[in-house]
Amino acid sequence: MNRILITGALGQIGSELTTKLRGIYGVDNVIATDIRNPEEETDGPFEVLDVSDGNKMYELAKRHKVDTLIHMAALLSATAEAKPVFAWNLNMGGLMNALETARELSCQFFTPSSIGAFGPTTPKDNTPQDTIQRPTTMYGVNKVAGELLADYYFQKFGVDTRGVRFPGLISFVTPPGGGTTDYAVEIYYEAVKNGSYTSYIDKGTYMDMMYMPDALNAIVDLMEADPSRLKHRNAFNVTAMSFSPEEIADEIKKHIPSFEMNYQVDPIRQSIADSWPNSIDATAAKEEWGFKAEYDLAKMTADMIEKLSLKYK
Ligand code: AKB
Repeated sequence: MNRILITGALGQIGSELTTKLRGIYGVDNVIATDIRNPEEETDGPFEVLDVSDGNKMYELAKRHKVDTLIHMAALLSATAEAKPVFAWNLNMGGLMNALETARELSCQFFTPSSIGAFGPTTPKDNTPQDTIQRPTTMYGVNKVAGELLADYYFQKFGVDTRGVRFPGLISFVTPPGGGTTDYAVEIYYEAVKNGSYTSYIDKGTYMDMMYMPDALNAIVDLMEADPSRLKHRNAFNVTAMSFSPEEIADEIKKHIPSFEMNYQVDPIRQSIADSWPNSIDATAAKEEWGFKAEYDLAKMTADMIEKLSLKYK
């Protein structure tokens, strides 16, 4: 990676990834793009790009002489379920445009898959790297198709495609939007600001999660990994923890003893969560490129509460 173009650079992952990559590879070598302009003045190069516009994506990547394309722009699971046709067009159209740009300009390529690529017939606990994938959501259908497309571009055209299956990502910088795992971010904001949270995910529902610093390291480590070690390339299972709403609430209570948790289950997001694994197995990522997560639930909770308390003091 020398010169990098990121799509969806104002999103939950993209915003922090842009900062991290600029720190490693140089501010001017990371071209941030998004469908809208940033609200605040940014440091490095920024271009407005709707990923549905393949010609513009190609033209920007060529003009900025990039050798790496990181495609983050996508609709998340709950929004995709509400707008399935739009989700198909944006998620698959954007990915095809990004893969074609990478092929035409010989770029290294990264795009994330998700635990959403699994479905109700997938083994639920310690979900293997290679297993049944029959998701029952539009987001999941997009993610499985995306994993296959990225493999296809490597096998057919030799594009250096790489990717991980992210779990729910938690951070105090940019909030997520339209995901099923978003409750695990909202709960910290509400705990710090109001001392209580009403969860739309029910007690006893386990999902994989990861703190943003570990997710960013995973992207850099995989992109920098020796390709001869990669047997999978795309869609590596990665995770740092698996917990239920009551477990995260109990952890928060260790810092804010008066914290109150209530439940008002949203049937749509609950059924998406029920179709996903309880916990996935990241052995392939550990073996093939040394994936490692630093944060567990206790360490992440302490950091989230400290950072958000400073923000909302
Ligand atoms: C979502 O909930 O849609 C995402 C994901 C797990 O892919 N956070």
